[in-house]
Amino acid sequence: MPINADAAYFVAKDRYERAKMPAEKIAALEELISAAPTHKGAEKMRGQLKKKLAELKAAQIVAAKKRGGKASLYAIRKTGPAQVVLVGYPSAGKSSVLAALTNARPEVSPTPYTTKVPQIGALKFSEMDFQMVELPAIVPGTYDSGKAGELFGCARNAECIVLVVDARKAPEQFSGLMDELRKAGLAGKTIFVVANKCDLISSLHMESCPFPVLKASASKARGLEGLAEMVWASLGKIRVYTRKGENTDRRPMVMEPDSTVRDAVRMIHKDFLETFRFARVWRRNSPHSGSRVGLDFSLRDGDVIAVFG
Ligand SMILES: Nc1nc2c(ncn2[C@@H]2O[C@H](COP(=O)(O)OP(=O)(O)OP(=O)(O)O)[C@@H](O)[C@H]2O)c(=O)[nH]1
Ligand SMILES: [Mg+2]
Repeated sequence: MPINADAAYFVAKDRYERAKMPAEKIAALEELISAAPTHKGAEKMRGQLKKKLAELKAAQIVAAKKRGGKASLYAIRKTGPAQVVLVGYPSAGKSSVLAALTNARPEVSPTPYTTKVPQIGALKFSEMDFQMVELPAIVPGTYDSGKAGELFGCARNAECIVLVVDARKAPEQFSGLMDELRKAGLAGKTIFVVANKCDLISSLHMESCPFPVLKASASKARGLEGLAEMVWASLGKIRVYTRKGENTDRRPMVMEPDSTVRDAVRMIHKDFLETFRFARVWRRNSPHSGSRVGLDFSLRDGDVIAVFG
């Protein structure tokens, strides 16, 4: 079966093949995997790429150990259009949320502080992979303990912070976590709240919470359905799909809301701008759908674009 890959994939492949340093190779390979086609015919190829990635990472850890250095487990390379960090008290259910929403299988246990290093999973939404990271537990005083620089650094880098609170103590845990975020200068970030373990209570008292609150039961995989969409909406970006011949890539290019055809062409491949003749843009409910457009044409969420050079 032919592999129907789009331009982004070839750009990533080229970068991977040129990369010399192991860290560069790993970054390029991660990009390549996320740009790889998702259909059935390409499954084997994706599997091979993932295997190669695991090998490279293992080799890097061995090399770091040989050098006597310690690779920071908090230096998480962001992948995908958004990074979402899960922050909460011990045993609030962060690992359970990560396991319910992503491919990650972190250890879930009633013992507090089970998660000692960040755990990473892919949260799927509309053919995009958001990166979801569970951070080790935070409690009042964590910030002042001075050991938490890396922990809060991770949260600072992220697009969204999800506070996972135990529904039975939701108001106290919420205000305790907000105090820590405030001290770290992170209270202004996009914040969502997951009130977890709602199966154990009859009523939740979070009326005064200024952020969206999801009533959830992670161990039963309930109440978390809307989270990925909330993350997407909070980014304020648009999805643009590339079409080649009859094939439209299911994985969108994620773009700024005021993007034009020029930005899209640049994103597909910077060299395409030189040979650009025109593009066609298909848009739902538009009478001009499929018409020829130029570089200054403004794109909207959901547009499909084909570039002709
Ligand atoms: N009843 C109930 N129990 C839950 C729920 N979610 C998680 N638990 C339980 O709560 C305990 C802690 O869950 P974890 O997901 O490990 O919590 P955590 O926040 O990752 O904990 P640490 O990593 O130790 O900070 C486990 O025994 C889970 O089975 C839920 O929705 N309802
Ligand atoms: Mg955990």
